[in-house]
Amino acid sequence: LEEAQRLLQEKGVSREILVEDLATFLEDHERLSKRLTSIGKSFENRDLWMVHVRPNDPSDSEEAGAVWIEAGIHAREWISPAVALHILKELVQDNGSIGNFDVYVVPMANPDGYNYSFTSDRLWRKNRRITSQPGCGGVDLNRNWDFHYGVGASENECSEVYRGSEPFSEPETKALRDAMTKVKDQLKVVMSLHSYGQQLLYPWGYTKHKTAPDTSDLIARGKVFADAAKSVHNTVYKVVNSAGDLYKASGATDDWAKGVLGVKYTYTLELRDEGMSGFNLDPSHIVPCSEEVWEGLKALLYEISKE
Ligand code: ING
Ligand code: ZN
Repeated sequence: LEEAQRLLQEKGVSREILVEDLATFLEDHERLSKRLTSIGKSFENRDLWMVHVRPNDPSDSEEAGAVWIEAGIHAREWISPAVALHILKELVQDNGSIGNFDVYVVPMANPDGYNYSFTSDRLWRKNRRITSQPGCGGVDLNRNWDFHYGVGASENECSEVYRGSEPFSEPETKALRDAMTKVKDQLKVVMSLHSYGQQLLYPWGYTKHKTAPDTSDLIARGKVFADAAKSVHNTVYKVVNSAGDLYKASGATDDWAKGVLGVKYTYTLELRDEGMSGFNLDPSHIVPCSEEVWEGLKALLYEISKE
């Protein structure tokens, strides 16, 4: 995985290389080898990988529940899959598991778009669906989930935030939905990794009214994340409301996971930076950004495990 991160830092690395390295790494770790599963195929037929990491000593566990980590749903946000890989590395090395939590990680939810952002267009955001309009391909996978579908998301195929022809029109969101639904009773936390902005966003995204259930707990636990993250490299993550403080947008992972699956803690984490480099973040940020997110995540889960 060290190697995967190094490759990621080198210009021109393909998604395939990254995932092959991930697979090799996981094979070297006995208890993970059987836990790498493909949850479906992308529009261009690439595998969508999910890694399930079990607690160190499940016999001893009092079913703490599970955390779901989704990364790479937006192609150009390269720091997102890199942080997800770092989390996997931490999980299978020294520190092992996070308490008694099962962890599900989808490190690359949009492999077609990610690949395209290397080969053709560094700032590509959507997946690579071919639409009716030539030159206007792609669906914004973070506008395609079925919860208050449509509000603040475009029906124009040429838009950067095109929501798709209907909810879950895309193979990538369908696969994520089905995999999450299978473990929904276990899920306590859903974290969708994006960039940039250094903000921990809590629902809703579809309405500016800050009326999501458990809003005060979402904020309080979010601050636990932010404090722990800040303690590592002094990076500030603001805990803010998606629609109220950022912009209104429906069809995102976190809204659906909370609104439909009923997961209490669902967040979108906007990683580094605050906008200086934006999507073109220097690779030197990969490790420190990962370290602070890992600390934040551990603190958040520890807090939640006490509930
Ligand atoms: N940001 C998110 C986006 O999809 C977001 C922000 C999340 C808005 C959840 C609404 C709901 O636009 C990035 N960087 O993609
Ligand atoms: Zn994004």
